[in-house]
Amino acid sequence: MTTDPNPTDDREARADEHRDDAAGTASATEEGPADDEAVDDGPEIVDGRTVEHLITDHERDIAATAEGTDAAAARRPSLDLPRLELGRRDFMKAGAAVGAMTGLAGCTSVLSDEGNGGDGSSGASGEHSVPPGEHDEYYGFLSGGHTGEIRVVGLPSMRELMRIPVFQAESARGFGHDARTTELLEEEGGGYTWGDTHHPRVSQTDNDYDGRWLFVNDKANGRMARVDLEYFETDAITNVPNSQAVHGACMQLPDTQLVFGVGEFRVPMPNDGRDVDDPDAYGSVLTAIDPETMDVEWQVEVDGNMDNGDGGKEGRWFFATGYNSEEGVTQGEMTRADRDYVKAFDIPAIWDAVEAGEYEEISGVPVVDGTMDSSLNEGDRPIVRYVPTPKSPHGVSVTPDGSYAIASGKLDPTCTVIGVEEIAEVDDPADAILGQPRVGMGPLHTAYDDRGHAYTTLFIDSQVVKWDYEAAVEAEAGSEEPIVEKHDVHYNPGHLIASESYTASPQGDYLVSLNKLSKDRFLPVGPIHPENDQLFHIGDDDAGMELVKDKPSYPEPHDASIVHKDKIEPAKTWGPDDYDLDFVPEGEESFERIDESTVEIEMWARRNEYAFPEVTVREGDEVTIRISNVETTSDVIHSLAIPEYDVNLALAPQDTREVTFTADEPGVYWAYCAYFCSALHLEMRSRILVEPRD
Ligand code: CUK
Ligand code: CUA
Repeated sequence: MTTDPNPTDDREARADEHRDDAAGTASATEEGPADDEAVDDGPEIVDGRTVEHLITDHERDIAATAEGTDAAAARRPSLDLPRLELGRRDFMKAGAAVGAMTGLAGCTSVLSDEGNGGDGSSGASGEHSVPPGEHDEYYGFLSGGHTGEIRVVGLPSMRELMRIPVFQAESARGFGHDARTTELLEEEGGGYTWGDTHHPRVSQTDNDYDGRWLFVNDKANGRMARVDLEYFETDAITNVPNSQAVHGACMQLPDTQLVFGVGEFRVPMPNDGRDVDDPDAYGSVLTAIDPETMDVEWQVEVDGNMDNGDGGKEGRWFFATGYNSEEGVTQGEMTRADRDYVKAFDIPAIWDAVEAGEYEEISGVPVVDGTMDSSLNEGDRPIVRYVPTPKSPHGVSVTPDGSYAIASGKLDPTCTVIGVEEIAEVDDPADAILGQPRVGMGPLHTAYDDRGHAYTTLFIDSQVVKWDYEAAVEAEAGSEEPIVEKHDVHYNPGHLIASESYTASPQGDYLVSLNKLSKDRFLPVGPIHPENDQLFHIGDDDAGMELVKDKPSYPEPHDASIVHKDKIEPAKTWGPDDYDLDFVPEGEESFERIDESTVEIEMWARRNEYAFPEVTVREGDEVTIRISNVETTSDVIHSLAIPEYDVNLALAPQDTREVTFTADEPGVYWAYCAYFCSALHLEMRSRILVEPRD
């Protein structure tokens, strides 16, 4: 389903559709000053050291400080740099005295009691707790990083509700244990045993969550997956060609017309072992995927590596950050230049190029040339606009009103505010930069509330900074004036996400900072620590951000989507019409010997028995079992676990699954139910006899 070229007429039809979708434009924005100095030229060298050196030194020092090494504190640099504030704050052990800090204008509760973990407690705030038996207000969908899964948590309790295996087999849910999901992992998914999920995004209609699907990338093996949010089960995986790492993931809005995968690692195209040292042979691509079929529609090749991405609210623009504008092919070559780009993709213009046949077909997919020198980027409707930013911007997200795309500087202490409407109008894309506030050290990702605030994680400062993005458009580039507040997090945050921040109407009450390190916040559990997901209440601007909860988290969530509970409607039982396999009702069980070495069994499970208490097959038989859970009562789950044969089918009510195995070892095997389903659950079993063949 993944790499086949799509029929051209189909593609044209969709092209028309998409152009119509994009007919509207972004809401009007105030004309902001386009600052010529917004982008710094020339490398930042202080005392003969580059920014990267200073950051490396600083990280070594904060690590040592956290271990209590005073010597490290003594030699910690207190740099007063134009773009760096390395000595400005310490990396405190929880409960330790507040160290040397220089104030920051407009900075209020930098170290509040709870923020500093004074009492070491978590989840203290009663107002934001969810008593036993009561439900949460929100679903949080967290990526699981290199576990390859999605975690579902309730907010504000932060209780983990469910895990959804995506790129890995998982026995408790029987994922990758029955025929259908095994085929999904092995055929569509390419047979890898793991993935690296970073960016879970829930589908939208009219710029609001519709609760239908969740899409997530696999950074490791260049894939995109779809989770069906009725069953909370992965139902499609697309192996993206011409791309080694699909990193950023998001959608064309307002109506999820396309799903975008942002290719990160550049590889030679085609990647066949030739041309490994020729930078011109390398490319990275943006991939557009049809959300219904999960087929790749087209790709756009660009200069440099890409990183994260986000779609505008109006359907025309898609933004991706990137690095390596040098186009290096080794690590050392990639960070020399002091400037990189946010690429703004003009989606309808790309469809036009595809429809006009202006592409090269590579690995069965139309690849449009969006590099700087491409003829498609000449004229008055370039398909990709390159907006220059300071080096290596990381996260990018579009404000809820669709006015701005905000890119976080990572190696630069600023965020770059790009006007979405302006990007279509300016001659020089640099003129679409409307603001560039100095937010702090190591800005990575930005989320939004419903009151015009942006919240940006500061990886190096271990803080979340709250700032006003309209004020940033008014202010001079490099100004700290737009900053409303900074709050410590513990420690070193990557992504953060606010409730419904990716929609046009964020809820503005909760925010989760996904911190990469937990250090001393929890009982030690060996050298690999959990991460720390911290919940903030952000609904009261006067009171400021309030840290409500610490939640240890298994490695390692990167991003999340927070969706109001009313927008998700999970099924209570399976619907027999929703899968290809025929349901096996009670009384219609069967055992059929097809030939000398093939057996087909149709059976059911209910409290506390299987249709067959005993099954006899012969050594070497290929045995196919189709089994239905005939229960209609919600939450009565059975399984069919067969020892030695590596089988464990999880069966929710009304579900039917199928498995095939070769009975190659004579003997007695007790198939049993692994879900604790009833008082006689332990008795629920079937004796499988494999008779010797001779
Ligand atoms: S990335 Cu991991 S913290 Cu993959 Cu969105 Cu920035
Ligand atoms: Cu069925 Cu336990």
